[in-house]
Amino acid sequence: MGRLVVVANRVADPRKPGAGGLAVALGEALRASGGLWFGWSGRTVESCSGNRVHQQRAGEITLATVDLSHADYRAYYLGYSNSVLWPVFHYRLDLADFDAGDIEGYRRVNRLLAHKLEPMLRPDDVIWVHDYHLIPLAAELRAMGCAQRIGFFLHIPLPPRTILAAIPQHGWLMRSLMAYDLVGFQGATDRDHFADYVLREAGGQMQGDDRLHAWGRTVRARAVPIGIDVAELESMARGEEAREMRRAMRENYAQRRLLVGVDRLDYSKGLPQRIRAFRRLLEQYPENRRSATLIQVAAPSREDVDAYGDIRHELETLCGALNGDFGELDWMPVRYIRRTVARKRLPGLYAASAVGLVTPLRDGMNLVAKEYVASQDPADPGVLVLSRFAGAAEQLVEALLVNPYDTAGTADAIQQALRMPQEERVVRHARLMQSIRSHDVHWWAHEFLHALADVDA
Ligand code: ADQ
Repeated sequence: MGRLVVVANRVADPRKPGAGGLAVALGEALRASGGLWFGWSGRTVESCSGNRVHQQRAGEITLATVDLSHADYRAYYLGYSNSVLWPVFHYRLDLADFDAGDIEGYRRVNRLLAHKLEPMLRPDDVIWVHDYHLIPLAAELRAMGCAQRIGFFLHIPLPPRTILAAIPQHGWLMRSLMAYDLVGFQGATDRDHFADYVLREAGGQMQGDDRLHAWGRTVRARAVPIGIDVAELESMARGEEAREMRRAMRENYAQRRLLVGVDRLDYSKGLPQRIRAFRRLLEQYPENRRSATLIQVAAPSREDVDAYGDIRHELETLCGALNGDFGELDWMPVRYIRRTVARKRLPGLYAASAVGLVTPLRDGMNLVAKEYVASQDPADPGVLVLSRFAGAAEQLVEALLVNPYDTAGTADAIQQALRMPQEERVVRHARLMQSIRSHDVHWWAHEFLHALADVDA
């Protein structure tokens, strides 16, 4: 295979501590071919006449980034990507803000990135584009004559065609995906939605197992679920920071049963529904009062988008009311913390908790579910309560699967988790670990790149 070129909205130095599992996995694949990682620098500037490409070496890898103007950032990132595509792809038409102006900014930035990338490409490069910010990138590159293999991976869900059709430019967007050679999805559900769109909305045909033909092009569509770096997580769990975290939590909450939620503060994560289910648990099963304590960590995210301010307000109101109504002088039911926890400490927090609550209303995969399981002591593991609407639920069938919209049902599942005998916890955990280990992030990168290399050039 030729040199790997990764294109993503953001670029990370895989050598830096805290780069995360994705950067580590991509870093490994990039290193092997002396690759290039290209994307937005994360910086906005007054005006970016020329949009110079900043290049930097990170070991054998080249990192190349472009700044965006404030106007482009607003239209491409806050606007079309996060106020149209993110809500609609998470089935939230009610939160979408279809501002006609934003599509132009989205196209403009994709065209800009394609124009900056193209001169750096070599004929035998293999290009891997990531996520909803960059759907039209391959079409822009093809328009400039790029004939390299180009793959795309969608990290978020793809909704049914009837929901997609609410986006005024849905035909253009889906047609843009046909410029890729391979399109990867988190799960079979997402892949099937894509196939259904191509067959029924665009009058395309299915050719063999995973080839779709429409608009004069053929693309392969596959489900390649992303995983975590299990080895990295296990080594962090053995580390000083995680052990100290676990010890401190166990000591501070010696008389309590801990439940944990770790999320970005995003309306897709089902945080208000989770607090309501926890409240129902305390109402329905009073033996948990003065005992069950939910630690909810929510990392601030996209605060410039209005819908994110609303979800923060709703969550804070619910947590305040729950503590006010049920709290005692020596016990508060929920500890809500709006910040990011250092990556190295997270396994300690997970390990100290009897229950992990991962209850998104919709999620492409959800890596927290996998991190929670991989951080447990196999001899005395905690229980994962997982939304059936997370992509992870396709694989993690030994978790307690819940419908987060069903408050009473979720409360019952939390109660079941808190009371689950050790023997059952051990068996479920072992099965979950088997699947998390065999489909880790290295498997994911290898599987996708192998499939891309296999596409007829
Ligand atoms: P996200 O929506 O960001 O990612 P997720 O996969 O749950 O969702 O989390 C990504 C990472 O952020 C995890 O490693 C987690 O530990 C970390 N994280 C989240 N909240 C944190 C906090 N408060 N403090 C510290 N760390 C925190 C998108 C899609 C997902 C998909 C991923 C990867 O929305 O569905 O799983 O991409 O493809």
